[in-house]
Amino acid sequence: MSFFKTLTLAFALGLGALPALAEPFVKGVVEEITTDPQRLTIAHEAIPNLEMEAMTMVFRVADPAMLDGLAVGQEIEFEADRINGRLTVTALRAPS
Ligand SMILES: [Cu+2]
Repeated sequence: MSFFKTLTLAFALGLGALPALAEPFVKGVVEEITTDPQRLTIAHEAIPNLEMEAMTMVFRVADPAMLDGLAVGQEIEFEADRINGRLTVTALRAPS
Protein backbone atom coordinates (compact mmCIF):
# COMPACT_ATOMS: atom_id res chain seq x y z
CA MET A 1 0.00 0.00 0.00
CA SER A 2 1.38 3.37 -0.95
CA PHE A 3 2.05 6.03 1.62
CA PHE A 4 -0.72 8.17 0.13
CA LYS A 5 -3.28 5.35 0.27
CA THR A 6 -2.31 4.66 3.87
CA LEU A 7 -2.85 8.31 4.73
CA THR A 8 -6.20 8.34 2.95
CA LEU A 9 -7.32 5.21 4.78
CA ALA A 10 -6.24 6.63 8.14
CA PHE A 11 -8.15 9.82 7.37
CA ALA A 12 -11.29 7.89 6.41
CA LEU A 13 -11.13 5.77 9.54
CA GLY A 14 -10.61 8.86 11.66
CA LEU A 15 -13.68 10.52 10.18
CA GLY A 16 -15.67 7.33 10.72
CA ALA A 17 -14.80 7.45 14.40
CA LEU A 18 -15.86 11.09 14.67
CA PRO A 19 -19.10 11.42 12.68
CA ALA A 20 -19.96 14.74 14.34
CA LEU A 21 -17.00 16.32 12.52
CA ALA A 22 -18.09 15.05 9.11
CA GLU A 23 -21.61 16.22 8.38
CA PRO A 24 -22.66 15.38 4.83
CA PHE A 25 -22.55 18.05 2.15
CA VAL A 26 -26.03 18.85 0.81
CA LYS A 27 -26.89 20.30 -2.59
CA GLY A 28 -28.79 23.55 -2.76
CA VAL A 29 -29.53 26.67 -4.79
CA VAL A 30 -29.04 30.19 -3.41
CA GLU A 31 -32.44 31.91 -3.38
CA GLU A 32 -31.61 35.09 -1.44
CA ILE A 33 -28.54 36.70 0.16
CA THR A 34 -28.86 39.12 3.08
CA THR A 35 -25.78 40.90 4.39
CA ASP A 36 -27.09 42.75 7.45
CA PRO A 37 -27.57 40.46 9.22
CA GLN A 38 -25.81 37.72 7.25
CA ARG A 39 -28.39 35.20 6.11
CA LEU A 40 -28.65 32.79 3.24
CA THR A 41 -31.93 31.51 1.84
CA ILE A 42 -31.31 28.12 0.24
CA ALA A 43 -33.57 25.77 -1.68
CA HIS A 44 -31.96 22.62 -0.33
CA GLU A 45 -32.21 18.87 -0.72
CA ALA A 46 -32.77 16.67 2.34
CA ILE A 47 -30.30 17.25 5.21
CA PRO A 48 -29.80 13.86 6.94
CA ASN A 49 -27.96 15.15 10.03
CA LEU A 50 -30.80 17.59 10.75
CA GLU A 51 -33.52 15.07 9.77
CA MET A 52 -34.85 17.72 7.39
CA GLU A 53 -36.65 17.14 4.12
CA ALA A 54 -36.02 19.21 1.00
CA MET A 55 -37.33 22.78 1.33
CA THR A 56 -36.46 26.46 0.94
CA MET A 57 -35.42 28.17 4.15
CA VAL A 58 -33.19 30.80 5.74
CA PHE A 59 -29.87 29.88 7.39
CA ARG A 60 -27.35 31.82 9.42
CA VAL A 61 -23.77 31.56 8.19
CA ALA A 62 -20.88 30.56 10.46
CA ASP A 63 -18.58 33.05 8.71
CA PRO A 64 -19.75 36.22 6.91
CA ALA A 65 -16.96 35.65 4.34
CA MET A 66 -18.98 32.67 3.08
CA LEU A 67 -21.26 35.17 1.33
CA ASP A 68 -18.40 36.67 -0.69
CA GLY A 69 -18.76 35.86 -4.36
CA LEU A 70 -22.12 34.14 -3.96
CA ALA A 71 -24.94 34.99 -6.35
CA VAL A 72 -28.67 34.31 -6.37
CA GLY A 73 -29.39 31.27 -8.51
CA GLN A 74 -25.98 29.74 -7.85
CA GLU A 75 -25.78 25.99 -7.17
CA ILE A 76 -23.86 25.15 -4.00
CA GLU A 77 -23.02 22.28 -1.72
CA PHE A 78 -23.06 23.03 1.99
CA GLU A 79 -22.96 21.60 5.48
CA ALA A 80 -25.50 22.77 8.03
CA ASP A 81 -25.79 22.23 11.75
CA ARG A 82 -27.64 23.59 14.75
CA ILE A 83 -25.37 26.10 16.52
CA ASN A 84 -26.75 27.59 19.73
CA GLY A 85 -30.12 26.31 18.58
CA ARG A 86 -29.97 28.12 15.25
CA LEU A 87 -29.65 26.46 11.87
CA THR A 88 -26.32 27.56 10.46
CA VAL A 89 -24.34 26.91 7.30
CA THR A 90 -20.98 25.69 8.60
CA ALA A 91 -19.26 24.94 5.27
CA LEU A 92 -19.84 25.91 1.67
CA ARG A 93 -18.32 24.82 -1.64
CA ALA A 94 -18.97 24.73 -5.35
CA PRO A 95 -20.63 21.52 -6.58
CA SER A 96 -18.07 18.83 -7.42
CU1 LIG B 1 -34.69 23.18 5.65
